[in-house]
Amino acid sequence: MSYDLLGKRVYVAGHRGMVGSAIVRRLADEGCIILTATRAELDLKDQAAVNAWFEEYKPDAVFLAAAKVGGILANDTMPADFLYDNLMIETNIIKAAFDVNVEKLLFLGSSCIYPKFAEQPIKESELLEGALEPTNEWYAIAKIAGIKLCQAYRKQHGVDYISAMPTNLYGTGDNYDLESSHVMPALIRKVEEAKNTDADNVIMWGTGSPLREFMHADDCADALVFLMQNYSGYEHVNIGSGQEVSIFELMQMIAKASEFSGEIVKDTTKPDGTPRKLMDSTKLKELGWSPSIAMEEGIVRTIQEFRNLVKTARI
Ligand code: GFB
Repeated sequence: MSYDLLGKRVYVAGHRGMVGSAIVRRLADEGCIILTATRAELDLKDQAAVNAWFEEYKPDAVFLAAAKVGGILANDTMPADFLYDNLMIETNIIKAAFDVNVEKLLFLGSSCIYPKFAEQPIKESELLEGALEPTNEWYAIAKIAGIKLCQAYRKQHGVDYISAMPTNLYGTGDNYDLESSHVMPALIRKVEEAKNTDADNVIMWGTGSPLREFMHADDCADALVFLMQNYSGYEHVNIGSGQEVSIFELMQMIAKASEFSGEIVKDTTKPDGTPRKLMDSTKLKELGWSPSIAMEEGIVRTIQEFRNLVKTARI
């Protein structure tokens, strides 16, 4: 049942994002023809433009990694953008893919699709079993709609559209804007800036007690290519690392790796979000995939990349 990518025309939607760019790097080993389009070349929210692009380039396979993404504050303050943009992007791509007979499509979601108080570790079957976390329900609803659209096409037309739900990701090409980023890049930037300015403290949002599971984007891309090649099923698949820490522990790990010894100050005016979202990745493991980048190693690598960005004035 494996899907061979050799010689295939593979469209990576969102190739400039952290996950999309990791998929492009990972696909270099597969002997396929990688298709990409920048935002200036193709507005994924424009249905006519997406249809015309698919008609012209006729991909065989699609990684749907394009999305409006952001951390807890961006999700909470731009609900309309997170819901509308993501619905438009995914519905346009999935329908256009169907219209030009794409053989295989992989849709990417997120662990926030699960209920706020889902049983831990979270199995795929927890989807729609309870109320969502309010700070990111808009993004979650859009991503749930994407899973359901893939399942609907699969059910009605027998096409091979699958979905994968990665845990919290970090790595090369992450967003370091403090207002819109996720926690890992935010804390790396804050700690590095505190260190460079000899500040005696660094601010962490919330109580520091929420638990999060982290995975490097390169591991995630490897899992996505693996699923594209080896999975064909109706149900979505969790992509987790099993590496879970509290936000306070994460801050300590980053401070240690960056050699910053100042105080960690809590800003409890900022939200905590979901208390815990550890994925149950048994299904992926049983399919034959496991991660290879430990958090400690990933953090050191990411700090180094951040320093290079600063050095070359790209931040
Ligand atoms: O990564 P993050 O923004 O997203 O925040 P979520 C994780 C936790 O880190 C929250 C805390 O408890 C934050 O309060 N935190 C501490 C910080 N300091 C900071 C900081 O400086 N910046 C940020 N951003 N957080 C997102 C969802 O949830 O996860 C998305 O909103 C998506 O929809 C993504 O699912 C994977 O893990 O809470």
